[in-house]
Amino acid sequence: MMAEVYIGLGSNLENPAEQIRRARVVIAKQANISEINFSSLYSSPPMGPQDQPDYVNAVMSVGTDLFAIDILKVLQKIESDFGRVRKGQRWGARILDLDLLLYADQQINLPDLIVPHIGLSERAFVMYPLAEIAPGNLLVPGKKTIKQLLTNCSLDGLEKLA
Ligand code: A4P
Ligand code: MG
Repeated sequence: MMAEVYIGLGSNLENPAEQIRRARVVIAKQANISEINFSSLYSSPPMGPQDQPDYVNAVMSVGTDLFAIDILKVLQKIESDFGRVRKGQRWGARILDLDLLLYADQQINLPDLIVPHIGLSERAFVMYPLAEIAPGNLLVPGKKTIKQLLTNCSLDGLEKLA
């Protein structure tokens, strides 16, 4: 059973654009995960604490036969392989953040995994790259289509990188 999955990538430390590009390659190389599409890179001011660098974000779609919880484990392993240190500050600076945005048409509410990812529809740095690679009529479970959600999502300083 192949599921189509969307992953959000973010970084704001140690050459963020390079971290995102490297992470893409590492994700695509994982067993049981194959890349379908990858968005442009976008920069944006930090959401949350303002005393941190701007972020670079992108969204990747993959096909997989892994369960959602196992993808989360794979993503967390990659984050720590990239040297991510959890300092406890919510929304603080990080070398690499990998979020499981959407898993097919599933809604998941486990202690460690909530899908669709919380805040997805309000975050320009998620919605714009997502809309670039997802069909406009794709339904965000429990919400609306990508196209409908995008019309209510202001850019908030988001810029597509060259
Ligand atoms: N978790 C639950 N559901 C998920 C999911 N769907 N995908 C749990 C990934 N993780 C999920 O994550 C905290 C816990 O969320 C994990 O233990 C996992 O079990 P974390 O990565 O340790 O901590 P975090 O990322 O600091 O917290 P959080 O609340 O996930 O933050 P976000 O939502 O990831 O936002 N500003 C800009 N411009 N661009 C950004 O990308 N990112 C953040 C972090 C803040 N500001 C930003 C950006
Ligand atoms: Mg996160």
